[in-house]
Amino acid sequence: MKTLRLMLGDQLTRDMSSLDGLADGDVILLVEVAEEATYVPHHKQKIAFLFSAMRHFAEDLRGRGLDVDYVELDHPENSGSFTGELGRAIARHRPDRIIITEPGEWRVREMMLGWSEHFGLPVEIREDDRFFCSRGRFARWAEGRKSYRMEFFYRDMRRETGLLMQGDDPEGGAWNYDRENRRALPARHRPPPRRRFEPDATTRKVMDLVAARFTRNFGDLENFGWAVTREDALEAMQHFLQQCLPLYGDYQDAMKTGEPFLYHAILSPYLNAGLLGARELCMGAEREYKAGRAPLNAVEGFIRQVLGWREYVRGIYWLRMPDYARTNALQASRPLPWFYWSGETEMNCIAQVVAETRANAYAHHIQRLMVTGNFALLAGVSPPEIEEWYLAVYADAYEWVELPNTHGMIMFADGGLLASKPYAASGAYINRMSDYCGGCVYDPKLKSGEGACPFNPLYWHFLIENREHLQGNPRMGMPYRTLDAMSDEKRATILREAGAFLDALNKPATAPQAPQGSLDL
Ligand code: DLZ
Ligand code: SF4
Repeated sequence: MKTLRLMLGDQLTRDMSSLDGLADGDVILLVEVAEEATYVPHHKQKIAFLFSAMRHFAEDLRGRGLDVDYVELDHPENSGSFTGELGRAIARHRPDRIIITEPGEWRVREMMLGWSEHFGLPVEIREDDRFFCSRGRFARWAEGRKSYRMEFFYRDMRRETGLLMQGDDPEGGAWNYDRENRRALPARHRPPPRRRFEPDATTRKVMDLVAARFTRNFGDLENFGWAVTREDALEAMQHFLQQCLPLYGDYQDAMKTGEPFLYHAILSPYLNAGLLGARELCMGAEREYKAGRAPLNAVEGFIRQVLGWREYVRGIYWLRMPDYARTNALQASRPLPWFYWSGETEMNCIAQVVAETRANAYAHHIQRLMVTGNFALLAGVSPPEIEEWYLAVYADAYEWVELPNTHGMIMFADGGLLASKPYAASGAYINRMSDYCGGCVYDPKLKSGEGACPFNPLYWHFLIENREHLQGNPRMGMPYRTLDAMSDEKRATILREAGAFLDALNKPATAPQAPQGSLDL
């Protein structure tokens, strides 16, 4: 029986389930398609990374003697969609059946479910076994629970995998060492330089393609330094484990001008595209702890991200889609401010994060959550608009991971399914965790009036505007008590200043031209 096996751009894994039982005569199909490259206006580096990694992966498979059919974006007959390219490949190879591994996104799965009838062929969709927790396993965990707290899911995953366990107990006696992971970076501290990779001929060709065809997309290509092969991704992993993991925990929440990576792993693009596996990463980190080369707070914090949070958001995504994306608990509706694309704002924290995002297709966790995310939450940006931005601008972003993080964690749009309270913070938090405020026209210590950091009135304005949704939340008791202790006059001033600031957001000096998700053909 001849089988056509389609592998998607984020399935670049040698032992993918879609390849199980590979037989002589089978063909593996990879396609670069305009539909995927344009459904959101991806950062130029994200497209270049994925296309180059796909091309290298195809060569790797060929090198192992497999029959690979690869369709490049500018092939003259490229139809531009998965369905169209699968149809053309069926005509070329005349298979008896199609095998695929389930995709990461709801949108693509819906498409796939129609293929068997559309093509009149059996289509087998296999489980993606690269995750610790299958969709079925997560559904069993979630069943009958009133709330889905990550911490409890994570403990179950620790028990099931035995990672950082001493028998039935967590290593060191506690499940979570996050309290030790909030140090600000000392002023003179310099993190080690990161291992970046010079673009090879394949990457350069893809970069030229992207530069020519996606001219209006957000993002610089010049800084491209991503690994595009499994071997280089493994080298990046080793570099992280040896050079950065020991201080990963301490400075996890720190932000510093000119230091976009600090001690973060910057491995998420490789993990999410399949060049690295979640198991090898977690076991590699655990090995560093057991060998005494990295402390428990760092290793537990890292493993919690991969084994806990990443698996948990994927579980929530598949459990709750498609309705999840449509909720809007705080009824937020403001258009996304133009400075998310241009970086043109006097708020230095946002300008820095957008500039680094443009340069690297990357920002670290706390920049995403507490700067661009916090602002979108406080300003009441429409959830779909900010979600599209997060999905577009980061090299690691696919909807299964982006949506719960943005919709639930950042925007509280799911009403608290994911997060027990909104991650709203005033300028004081950003000032404590970064050096951004020193270079800002605003003053984080001024609560209102001329020169006050906009995050300050916006924070209280957010609490006032959303009182009916948030006041009953036990974790919000303290800020509401502080708010209620303010004089009426002070509250009126906050409302007036925040209102004026928000009104001005929607009036750009020059008419913005949104980045296009379309190809320049
Ligand atoms: C993100 C992306 C892009 C930009 N381009 C392609 C592509 O041309 N071909 C492909 O197979 N996959 C691409 N991807 C990744 C897909 O969007 C991803 O596989 C689906 O969203 C499912 O997670
Ligand atoms: Fe951001 Fe406010 Fe600090 Fe400026 S003062 S960098 S706007 S937190």
